[in-house]
Amino acid sequence: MSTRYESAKSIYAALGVDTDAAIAKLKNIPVAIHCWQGDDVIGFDHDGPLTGGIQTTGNYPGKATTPEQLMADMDKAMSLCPGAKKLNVHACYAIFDGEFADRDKLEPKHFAKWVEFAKERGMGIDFNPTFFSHPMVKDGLTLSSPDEATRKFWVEHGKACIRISQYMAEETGFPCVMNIWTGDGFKDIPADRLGPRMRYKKSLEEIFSEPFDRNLVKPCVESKVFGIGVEAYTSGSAEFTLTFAATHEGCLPLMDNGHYHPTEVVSDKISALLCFFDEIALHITRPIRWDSDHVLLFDDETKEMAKEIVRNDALDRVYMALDYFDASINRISAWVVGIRAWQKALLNALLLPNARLKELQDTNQLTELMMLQEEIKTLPFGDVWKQYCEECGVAGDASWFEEVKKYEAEVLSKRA
Ligand code: RNT
Ligand code: ZN
Repeated sequence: MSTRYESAKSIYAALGVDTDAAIAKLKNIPVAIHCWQGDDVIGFDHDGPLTGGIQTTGNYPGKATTPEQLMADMDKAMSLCPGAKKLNVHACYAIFDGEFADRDKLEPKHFAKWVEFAKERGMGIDFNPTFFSHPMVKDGLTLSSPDEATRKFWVEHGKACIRISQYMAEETGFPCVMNIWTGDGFKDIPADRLGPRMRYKKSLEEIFSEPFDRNLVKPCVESKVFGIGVEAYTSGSAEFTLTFAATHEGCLPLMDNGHYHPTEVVSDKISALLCFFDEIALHITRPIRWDSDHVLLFDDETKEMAKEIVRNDALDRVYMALDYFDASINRISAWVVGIRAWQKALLNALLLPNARLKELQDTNQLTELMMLQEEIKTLPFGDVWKQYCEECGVAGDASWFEEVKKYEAEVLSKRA
């Protein structure tokens, strides 16, 4: 009697797909796990609300409010997910032992605990300056502010973050992807669209004048079409950030799939960028009608993005980071469902007969291409997924949820 995996393996082999090779490959592909799902994007350096045009909705009990809690929650979530992980930390998650340092004065030592956490688990760290949730955001603007003191403060923050990113890379031995996103923009029709963008450009150039090793720090700029309260205009539009990255050596474009007009898809943009950039970065999320940052699911567009990375042989050219936050459900479960969804999408892409599909396209056999793309949807993917999970030492079925329920009863429910 053969196991379900053995049977699946031979079904895939008949299509020329090696399931063992797919599993072996996926085990070593790092995906950055965002710390901010654990506390609704708050962090440890301020008491004020989340600003910058992003919002979390919901008030599910048990959210982490200390570094120890957040790290314990991340540990729990990561222990239930297969695959190689990287940590993704925002500057507002600085950990102060007594003395507070404002964003423009942050130092590597304020992230020593995160570095220790990552090193103990063999992970690299990605980093993000935090240009929101802070009193120095003036009239909704940071790096594109007309107020020179404001703009300078945020430039200093960016430079500090480059130094911290360099430190994280040196300590962990993995490159640090440092992503710049600002919520800068206007609720209603601006009179000057060029001025803020010229100031944003100048600010970015000033930040990148801080010395760093290009092999260790990978700076990115993330675009966004609009935010809550910033509906009419954003300084960091798609054209702005893409052109900035294209014209500034060492800077990568970062695409967040919640940041475009609703009928645009990032799956179609990945190959366009790969024609021109050695490396690009992604924020992977699930927008419903707007940039709502719902928990990632194994849905069609998620699968399509993963396919574009895998079949273009770009797994080592695309830095993948998850970016969603749901405060209305158990936050550990939110992490796990999303992390597992992206792992499923990558595995699904690795299990496609990509060479055959490409050949059908290139020889104009489009009838057969449609037929085959449809047929492969019902291959025994679930059996290979289960095998992958078990080889990674995690549950290949829904039983991981028992762990989450137990953790909720024993840990989360006891939090104030
Ligand atoms: C906001 C951007 C940004 C943030 C994180 C917290 O719309 O997607 O990447 O989600 O930096
Ligand atoms: Zn993002």
